Amino acid sequence: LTLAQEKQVAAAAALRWVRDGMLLGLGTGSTSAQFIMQLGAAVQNGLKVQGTATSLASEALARQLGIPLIAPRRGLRFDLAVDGADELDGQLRLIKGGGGALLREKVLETASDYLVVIGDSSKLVPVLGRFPLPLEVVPFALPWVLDAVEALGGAPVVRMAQPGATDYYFSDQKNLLVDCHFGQILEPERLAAQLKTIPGIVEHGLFLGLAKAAIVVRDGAALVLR
Ligand code: DER
Repeated sequence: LTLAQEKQVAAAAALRWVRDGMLLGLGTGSTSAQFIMQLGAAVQNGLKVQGTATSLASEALARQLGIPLIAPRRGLRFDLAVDGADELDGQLRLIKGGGGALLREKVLETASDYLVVIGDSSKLVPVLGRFPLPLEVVPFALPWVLDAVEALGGAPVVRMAQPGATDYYFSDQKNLLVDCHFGQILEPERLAAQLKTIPGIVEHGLFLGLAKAAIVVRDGAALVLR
């Protein structure tokens, strides 16, 4: 299978978990886009669900496909959130944020009863950290955040709008993304706690204790990890 086909297989497997009446959290990235497209087809065939998206891009795609969307409101919880990841380990700890949506993803997935991660075969790793850890950072705080991350050994790089561009990438919240090269992250919980002490970091891309399951494609088949 090509990577694109693997994403389709993972998305189709997650769609089988969707039931009429569910409130869904809709992820961001190319694998989530596959899920949203397949969900849209199911909605057009009569599936009764509503959703909230984790990015303006996913919201636009869902709206275009006729998936009923609901706005954030007090007490809103999602039955099921489906999202991709940049890396996941055997304990379902994730690095997310490659798609720039980590803040809304973490907010919405924390408000979800069940997060299932969908991924192609490249996502499952023995140790997190080969993929640089994304941070969402308030622009004013950038210089001091870069110093603090560097002091932690994170080799920070501010994400540009396009590779090689001279303008910064801005999140849906108009914050900056900083990609940090820590190398192997052997104690993700400890690093997450350290990052939380740095003012100006709005959110980091370590998603710990959030995913209840993952559907990862291996040798053409969807593998469910719990
Ligand atoms: O930004 C994210 O967390 C996304 O889930 C993303 O990184 C996963 O990307 P992909 O589905 O395009 O591989």
